[in-house]
This record gives sequence, C-alpha cells and structure tokens, in this order.
Amino acid sequence: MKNKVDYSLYLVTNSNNKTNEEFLKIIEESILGGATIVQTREKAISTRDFYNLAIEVKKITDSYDIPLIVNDRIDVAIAIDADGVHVGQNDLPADIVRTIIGDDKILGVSAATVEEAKKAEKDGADYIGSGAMYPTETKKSTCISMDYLKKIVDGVNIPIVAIGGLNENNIDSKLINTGIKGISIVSAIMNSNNPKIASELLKKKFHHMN
Ligand code: TZP
Ligand code: MG
Repeated sequence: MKNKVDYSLYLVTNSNNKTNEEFLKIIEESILGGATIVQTREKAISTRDFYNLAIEVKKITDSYDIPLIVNDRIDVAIAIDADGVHVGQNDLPADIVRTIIGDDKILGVSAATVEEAKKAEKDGADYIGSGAMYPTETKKSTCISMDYLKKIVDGVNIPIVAIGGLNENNIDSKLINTGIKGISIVSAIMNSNNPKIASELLKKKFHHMN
C-alpha cells in the first residue's frame, strides 16, 4: 500500500472551532471531492481527545480506503493503527521514528531545506512536506521560493508535497512545474463553506497544471 500512495490532494486537518460532527463531515466531504490522503494535526487538544478524534477520522478514511497519517504523535498513530506518521524538524528524529513504527507504515517529514530533505530521505522518510509556499495563519514559518522548492524536489528521490497558504488561486504552473507530487492543504478546505467543491477545484487545478 505505501508504495502506491496518491499524494495529489493531501488534506491536513484541524478541528479548531468546530464540533466533532462538523469536523468529521468536512473530512468526508473533502474525500468525496477528491482528497487522496488525510493527516490529523491537532496542537491544542488533550491526548485522550486526539486519540478519540483520530479513531473517528480513521473510520471515515478506512471506509474510502484513504491513508490516514497522524501528525507528531507516534503513540497516537500506533494506538489507532494509522497508516503513518508525519514529523517535523523539532519532533523525534525521523530515523528513530522509522525504528519505532516499522517499515510498513508511511513516514512523512517536514523539510524546508535541501539538506533536511536529503537527511529525511536517508533516515527512511517515504515523502516530504515542504514549505511554507505562502504566509499562512495556520503555522508561522519562513517561506521558500518556487525555485528553491524545485531544488528540494530535485535533491531527493521521494515524493514532495508543497504546503503553506495554498488555495485555488495560487495552484499554478510555476508550482506544479517544480515536480511536486501533491498539494497539502489546511485552511482552503477546512475553512471552506463547501469542502467538497473546494477539494474538487483544488484537485482539478493540480491535475490540469500538470
Ligand atoms: N507546515 C508548513 S505551512 C503549514 C504547515 C503545517 C500550514 C499550512 O496550512 P494552510 O492553512 O493550508 O496554509
Ligand atoms: Mg510536528
């Protein structure tokens, strides 16, 4: 399964300001609109709430045969038998995470430099998330240029997904021509009035520019 993952529309979720029902509905709508992989990313809830929420998300992703990745929390990922884990440069080191989760799980790593990307690949990452492409309220981080994103893509042999401030207005040929394998989105789907249409539009843009 992990060698055939479609990263093209990578939904990263955040339950902020939403009821569980609203939150889960957005995820399902996004999958119906074309999301190909889902990551649960929660920075402000308790471990137990994250665990309970992740179980509910997994019921949905499993029913559509979509991989579920857990951000940061290897323990939660293992507890719910998620398909993988995504870690950043300040989380447990990727090689250690790989040892803990084993070879069958998907390991994603955030990398904003060519060096970080190469190291992640060497440490056993299956894919890399790179950005931020544009400033975003979701995460304060330095932006990288399209030219630099291309350098990251060219520097490794694993898929790169771009993240940060992406929406239907900025999925253009310059972004796609870097060679990325997917676009990773929080706000443009989670905060949309119509997550299904938003996902359809984003996916269409990604494929048409390709
Ligand atoms: N890593 C780099 S930017 C970012 C993460 C998790 C947030 C992206 O969120 P949004 O709302 O799609 O800009
Ligand atoms: Mg992290």
